[in-house]
Amino acid sequence: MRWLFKLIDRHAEHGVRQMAHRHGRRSLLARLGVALVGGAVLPMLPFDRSGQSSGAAHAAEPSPRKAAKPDPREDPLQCEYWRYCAFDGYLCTCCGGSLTQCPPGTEASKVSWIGTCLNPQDGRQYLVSYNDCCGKGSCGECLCNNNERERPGYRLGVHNDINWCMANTSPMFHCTTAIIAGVA
Ligand code: ABN
Repeated sequence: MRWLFKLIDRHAEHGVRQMAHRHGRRSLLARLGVALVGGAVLPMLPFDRSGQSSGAAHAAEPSPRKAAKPDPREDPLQCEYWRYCAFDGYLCTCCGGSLTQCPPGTEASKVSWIGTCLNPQDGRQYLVSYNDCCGKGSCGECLCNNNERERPGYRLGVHNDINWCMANTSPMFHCTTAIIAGVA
């Protein structure tokens, strides 16, 4: 049995010596040195603290999509809406009516001013009838004054600064609609 213990002892001693040889004091000191120098130098390296760096790492990231800006030419609540190119008055869309309907308590003017406007969606020119809504005092909301192809007031037929309620029972002007009357 003794011989077995001796054999185990010798193997263990051999293993320990080999390990000590591989990971000796010098190796330990060398690793310690690397760790110390690395720890001291690393914080001195320049790096971007702004959070806005545009490096390669960021190039791989999908950029957040900017929300598409709404086109005012498509919004009937804006003076820039395409049908309003020759509009002069208060938008009925802001006054309880719509593009084609007068607000409750008012009636469409019997005569109107016709403009010609470009529809950006199909690139065609449309005839737009600007009928005033009559029978109530002015709405006062969303005043728009666009004058595409308008001509001076001495030519009544080509002037849009007119109260088109003049032919109605009540000449009181409230707001203006923009009705498609045909393709130019
Ligand atoms: N067509 C709108 C309007 C009404 C009164 C005065 C000027 C313009």
